[in-house]
Amino acid sequence: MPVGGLLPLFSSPAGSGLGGGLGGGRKGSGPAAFRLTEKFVLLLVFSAFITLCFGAIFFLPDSSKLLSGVLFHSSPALQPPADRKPGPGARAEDAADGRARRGEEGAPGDPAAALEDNLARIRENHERALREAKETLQKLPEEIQRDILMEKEKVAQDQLSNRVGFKMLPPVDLAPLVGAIDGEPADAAIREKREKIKEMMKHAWNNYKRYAWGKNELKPVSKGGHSSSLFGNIQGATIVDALDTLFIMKMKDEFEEAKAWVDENLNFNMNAEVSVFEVNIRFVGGLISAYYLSGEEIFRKKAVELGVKLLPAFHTPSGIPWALLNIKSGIGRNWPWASGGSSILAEFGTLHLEFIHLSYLSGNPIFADKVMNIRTVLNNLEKPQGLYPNYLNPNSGQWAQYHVSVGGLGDSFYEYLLKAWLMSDKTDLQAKKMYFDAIKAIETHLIRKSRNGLTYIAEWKGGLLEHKMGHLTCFAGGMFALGADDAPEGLTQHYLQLGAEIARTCHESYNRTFVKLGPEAFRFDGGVEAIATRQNEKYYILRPEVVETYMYMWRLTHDPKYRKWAWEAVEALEKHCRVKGGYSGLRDVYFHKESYDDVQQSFFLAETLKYLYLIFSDDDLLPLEHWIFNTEAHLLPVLSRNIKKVEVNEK
Ligand code: DMJ
Repeated sequence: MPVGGLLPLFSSPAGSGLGGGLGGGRKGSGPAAFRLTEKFVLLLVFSAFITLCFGAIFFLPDSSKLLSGVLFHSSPALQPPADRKPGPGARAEDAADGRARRGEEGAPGDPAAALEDNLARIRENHERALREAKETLQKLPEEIQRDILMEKEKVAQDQLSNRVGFKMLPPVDLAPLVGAIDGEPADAAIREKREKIKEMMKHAWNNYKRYAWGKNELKPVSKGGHSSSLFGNIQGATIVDALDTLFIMKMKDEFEEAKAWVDENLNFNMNAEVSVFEVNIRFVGGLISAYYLSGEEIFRKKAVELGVKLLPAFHTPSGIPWALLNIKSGIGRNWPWASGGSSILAEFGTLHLEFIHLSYLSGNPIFADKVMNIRTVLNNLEKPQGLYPNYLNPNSGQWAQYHVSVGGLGDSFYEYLLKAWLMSDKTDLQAKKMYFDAIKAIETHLIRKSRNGLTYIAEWKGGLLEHKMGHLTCFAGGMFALGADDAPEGLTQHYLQLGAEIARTCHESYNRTFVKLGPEAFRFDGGVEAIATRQNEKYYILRPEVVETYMYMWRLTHDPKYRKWAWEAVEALEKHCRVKGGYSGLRDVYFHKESYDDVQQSFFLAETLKYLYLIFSDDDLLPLEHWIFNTEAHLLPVLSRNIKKVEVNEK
């Protein structure tokens, strides 16, 4: 599907190629815009010229005398000292050094010195030209092609950075956004519960502010800042992740202090290696969401600035991005543990929603082009039994290992297919088809029922099933229900039912623990059902996926059991995770005494508390027909096909 079809909201300037996306054709873009091939030809011409000069200087009779005597009127008294004479092999730096010194010595216009400088420079240029020509000739045609493409992209990225810097982003029509602010629920008991959740947000926020302000996360027990390597040294993950939750909870002062921090301190100009996925879902997603809710330009500016920084991650032969990127050098790589140097499905498959919005917000199709290429690669690949393996090699563009999961390593790729379809106002038919084909295969090969009737989603390893389900996989209940309306072949009720069954299983995984919060993974083998059997799977780190599914099930069915289950989770969080300094994860949900992991994850504020708050709000707060939640629960409006076209500001 052409990118234009996905971007009804902005007009792409003429020549939407990578270099032309901002209306700055090659002509207007200055010397930086020369292609490698052009540079190469220029260098050859230049080298021929230099060779001629050399010939003239060294082989014509007494040419040096001629030059110095006729052109520069030299006198023996102004000859440079012998020890400073650049001999063969002298470097340009030596000549420059010489120039500087002579300047200090007050000998401007010394013709012999000038000649020496010129010769050294000519020699240096000549050598460099030969070196570059040699390097270029050693490259494969595909490598030369890639270099040219990267050079062009660099120009496009520089132009885009300039637009952000010079406040030249296109105007955005925020008028059709509905449901960002709501009234109070009519039912007093519900109102009270919602107030309680807001109080939890205050507790989490105030302690972060007191003990870890500006750091990524809070250590609620030891009361300090917590830094995860996922964000390199980008700071403030909790602030950016919390912005939209603060907004919808009407915590205005807190929102304002967060905004001021973003304005003054959020900085991406650093030497940092970051997880492209994590930075995208938390920072880019959080900033875009805050922009749409509040209309404050600073959030859009920072989101686009960060988006530009992430673009070099796509410089791979297949265009499938690296997992890790140094945002200063633009050098990417994959996780050392990932099979055969692969990129991860859930990571490169979870950029789509944010990048489509970045194109809209920047007026530049470059972001959408990148994620549409990922889509094309995936769509064209042969899929084992219709399933998408978790590992894909970005160099070969081929699957690396046949492991399939709807939990970790796979999860949000499926979520983003469905949401791409919904966010496009149901115009992205390719996403719809890929989503429904994928979940059909998942149902056939991964979804099973336990002896006592619990539906679960297993993991698939080269055709063999591992009967384990992760906490992360619990999001799928909400996904099946959210997509049910548009299901083919009259399967709407079926998918709604599947969503309800997954919600029930995940509730059971909570209910069968001591603390009533679920483990990281639970199993359906060896006589157990929905219970963690391995010590390293018994922890709970304030994750949202179970209450996320309750939220969708509540909105789509209004079955009161989902509010009841959500309230059980609130009580458990209060009883077992709340400490004086915030909220902490637990090391073992089956153990009667809390053992804290001492981390208040930023997604607790972005997701867990937001979904709980929405369960106890009326449906007119963030209606699902108008808003899409990214995988970190950040809000992205549906890009309506009827919305007025926004012109790119060409000034
Ligand atoms: C969040 O960062 C996102 O929900 C992501 O998709 C998965 N993991 C965490 C929460 O568990």
